[in-house]
Amino acid sequence: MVMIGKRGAGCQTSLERIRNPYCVKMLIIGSQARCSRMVNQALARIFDEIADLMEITGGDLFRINSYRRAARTIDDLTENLTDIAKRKELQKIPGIGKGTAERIRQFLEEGHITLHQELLAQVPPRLPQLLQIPGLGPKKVRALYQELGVKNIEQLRAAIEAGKVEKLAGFGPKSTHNIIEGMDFLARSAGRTPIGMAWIIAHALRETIAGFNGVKRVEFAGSLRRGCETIGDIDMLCEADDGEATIQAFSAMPEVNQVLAAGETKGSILVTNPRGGDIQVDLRVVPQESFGAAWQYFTGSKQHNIRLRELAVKKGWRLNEYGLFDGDKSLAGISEEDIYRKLGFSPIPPEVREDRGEIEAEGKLPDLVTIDDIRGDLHVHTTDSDGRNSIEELAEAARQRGYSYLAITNHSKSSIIANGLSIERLLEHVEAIHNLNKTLKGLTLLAGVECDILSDGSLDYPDNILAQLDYVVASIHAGMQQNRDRVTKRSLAALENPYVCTLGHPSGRLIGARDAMDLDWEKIIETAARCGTALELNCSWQRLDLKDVHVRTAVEAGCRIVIATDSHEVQQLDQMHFGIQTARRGWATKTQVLNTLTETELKTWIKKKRTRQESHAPGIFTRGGK
Ligand code: DGT
Ligand code: CA
Ligand code: CA
Ligand code: ZN
Repeated sequence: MVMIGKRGAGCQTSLERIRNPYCVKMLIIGSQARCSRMVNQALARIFDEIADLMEITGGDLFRINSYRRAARTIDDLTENLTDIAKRKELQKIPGIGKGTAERIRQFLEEGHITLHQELLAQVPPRLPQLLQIPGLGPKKVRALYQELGVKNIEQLRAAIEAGKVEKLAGFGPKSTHNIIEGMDFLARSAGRTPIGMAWIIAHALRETIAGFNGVKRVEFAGSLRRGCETIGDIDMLCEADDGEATIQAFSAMPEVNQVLAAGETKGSILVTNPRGGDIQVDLRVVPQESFGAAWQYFTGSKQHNIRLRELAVKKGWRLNEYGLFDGDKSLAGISEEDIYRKLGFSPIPPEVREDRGEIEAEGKLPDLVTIDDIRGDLHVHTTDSDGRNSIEELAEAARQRGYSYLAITNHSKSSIIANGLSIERLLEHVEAIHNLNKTLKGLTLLAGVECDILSDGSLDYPDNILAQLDYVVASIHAGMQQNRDRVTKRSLAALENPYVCTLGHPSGRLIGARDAMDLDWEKIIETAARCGTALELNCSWQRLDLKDVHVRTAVEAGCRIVIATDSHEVQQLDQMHFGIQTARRGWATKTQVLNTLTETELKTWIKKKRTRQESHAPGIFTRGGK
């Protein structure tokens, strides 16, 4: 049997898939499926590229669509293609015919597909990069290439500046303006990969490296270990018997596209980045006696290290990647903790090593929230709106993660593309959840909703409907381009509503794909604190919204935050990890996080919030339910 998941709201190209949080499902932390998914994803991406290239070169529409469909099917598979191929069941996958199965086999055996290479040879080498510009699809790229001879981003910019693009059929001034914005956006996010993608690559490679002869230990360092939202390159450290042999094996891994450096203790390679292009991976081989010092050094950040080294110098010592020294005498080096302790600190968690006050705090850092403090997830979607799993499946997955509660928060009626619930469907849904609760053991479901904040600032359901729910997330999904005053007031109106427990993904950004709304953060945070409405830290790695610095300001102002995954399928519940790291980067403690409360405490919090807020003056926008 070949297992296929159910896809969320419509996605087209691989890039859209990466940008669209409803579709991306590459996250399977802590699961063996990680590497196998990498194969499925890589192949899905190649099939999408084949479709893109065919469209650019004017291929047959029927074939283009069949490759797009195949890409989607492969991306939706819950089983590893290698295993399916071994059973000779590729053609049993719905929608995979003989030709496509043949291409899959070629990819699995040879690591490439001839058709893909032939198509690539037909276009200028840097033309496909234009597809990375938000808002530029293969049709437009074809027009730019054929009509204007544009072969790369620089030539596109020149053509726009010369006024040629807006005169092209199908473009015009507005679309040209969007392309400029897209190019600027791309330039700003260039070279950095969202942590969720780097994470999968890093874990897969770590498994491989850990299997090399003589390798005793492999650890992540750099921005990945600090939990930064985007990663420049992946840094790893290992302890091994033979440095040179380890680096040789590292350089010879099948994933390697290019070896940048391969020495006795250090190697740098490029591997395929699912986002497009390559990502660099650095590996250093370090002896046991200085492992801690090297780990500290290569974890960074650079600013943090500089401050630490200054402190060492003040004491007349030396700190580098080999250890902490007083003259020739080694004071510490085996463990990171020793280095921090010798310098007079309690060990500083990697997430806060940014020179944002952690040095001044002199070891008196707050007790940061950990994943073990989390008692439930308060933002998930099921098949009733645009999720891929049933309520029962999510409940079971939540229970496996040791949670005591789970809020099912499907989309509201205005989110039409996400199959938002009409009032009738919502009420049936609530009843179904409450019924299921009666038989469910060890987990309580909260019947919730992710209610749209409409462009006039009202909510998508009236208050008397919201009152029938156990938990309400209010989010902006449309009208994000409105001016600062408008988007801020809409958010404030939602924060003021007594039924709204939390403001979902407050900034609306998609990392590397869409800018945050232009919000007045001071007002948002002040209002959230005053109304006792929690601000969400959405853990989806495309969002991480609130971001770290906003978490910090919010918790300092007395806001509660909710660390919630916005899962559209069960595996995404594990994105909690990214949210926790981001919360820690924002110095959040357990007590500042709503979903560390016990079920009883949470219910009391919701009840109190609903009753005490009646006295708050409504914002200038009408509330729903008048
Ligand atoms: P990234 O890769 O841009 O996301 O950020 P990082 O922090 O991973 O930076 P990376 O890969 O250049 O270097 C890894 C760590 O190595 C960095 O966080 C601190 C350390 N490091 C690198 N260069 C220097 C340096 O010139 N001075 C000091 N003190 N540390 C450095
Ligand atoms: Ca790095
Ligand atoms: Ca590096
Ligand atoms: Zn949402």
